[in-house]
Amino acid sequence: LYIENELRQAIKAKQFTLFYQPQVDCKTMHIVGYEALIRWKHPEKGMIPPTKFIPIAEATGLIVELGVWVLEEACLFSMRLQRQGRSGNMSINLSARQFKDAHLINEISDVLQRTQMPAEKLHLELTESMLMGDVEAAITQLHQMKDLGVGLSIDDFGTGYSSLSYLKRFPVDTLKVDRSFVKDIPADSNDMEITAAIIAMAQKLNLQVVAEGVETKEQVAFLKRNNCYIVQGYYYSPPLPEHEIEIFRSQLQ
Ligand code: G
Ligand code: G
Ligand code: MN
Ligand code: NA
Repeated sequence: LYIENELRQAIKAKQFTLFYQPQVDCKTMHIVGYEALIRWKHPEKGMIPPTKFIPIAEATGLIVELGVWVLEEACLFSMRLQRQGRSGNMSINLSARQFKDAHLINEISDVLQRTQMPAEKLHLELTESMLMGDVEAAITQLHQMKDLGVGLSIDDFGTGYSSLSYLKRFPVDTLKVDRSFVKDIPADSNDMEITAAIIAMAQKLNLQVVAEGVETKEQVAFLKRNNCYIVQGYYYSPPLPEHEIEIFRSQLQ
């Protein structure tokens, strides 16, 4: 209850901030997108990572309010980039509670209008487990999102319980290979096989594929050899505050 009240106060006091992790096309070395990741700038405890408060925000329903803020804040930043001539998508994470919320579609639609964000530049990240409970309801919700024109990604792909037969029925655009598969490449040959298989499957299903948690040049080389060019991870950049994005861009070669 204490942390719940603190979270409520923090929303009022605007103690949250978004960091942005660049997604780099390792063939062209251009930034093709960003993933927005929330942090809580706590006045005494410093920067609190989302793993510490998102579960509480979920359980209390505060995630709905917080989620709308994330959506708008990320779109506003994306529009500032676009006005500077920077292209690139903006990905945001949705939690299960938000995905099931009946108002979500209207809220996304309102934010797109308020911010003038082109819908196709906004990508929503969902996890397999969010889609697998009531599959028919999920498919309906996904189609409503697609009707807004936004992109849809499956985050942490390969770690949840999803069925490949459903994957075909979900109107998604992108699979994000979970970093647990990438982390031990090239030491773990099973992880290499799994990663290569996910990439190949994505291509067969006409899905974009993004590799997460890429930390080494060997991993980049492996992904390139297997036709995955969009990479996200510490090898290129950790999530950055807004003012460091331009510095990163100017140093990217
Ligand atoms: O940035 P970091 O790696 O600490 O993020 C940890 C987890 O928190 C990730 O699983 C990420 O999806 C989740 N997360 C980060 N930002 C948000 C957000 O704005 N909304 C939701 N629902 N989850 C987020
Ligand atoms: O679950 P989701 O994919 O949304 O979470 C992204 C999380 O992964 C963020 O918290 C981010 O800080 C973290 N992350 C991003 N790149 C790397 C990386 O290269 N290595 C590790 N260990 N974590 C990463
Ligand atoms: Mn994510
Ligand atoms: Na992920």
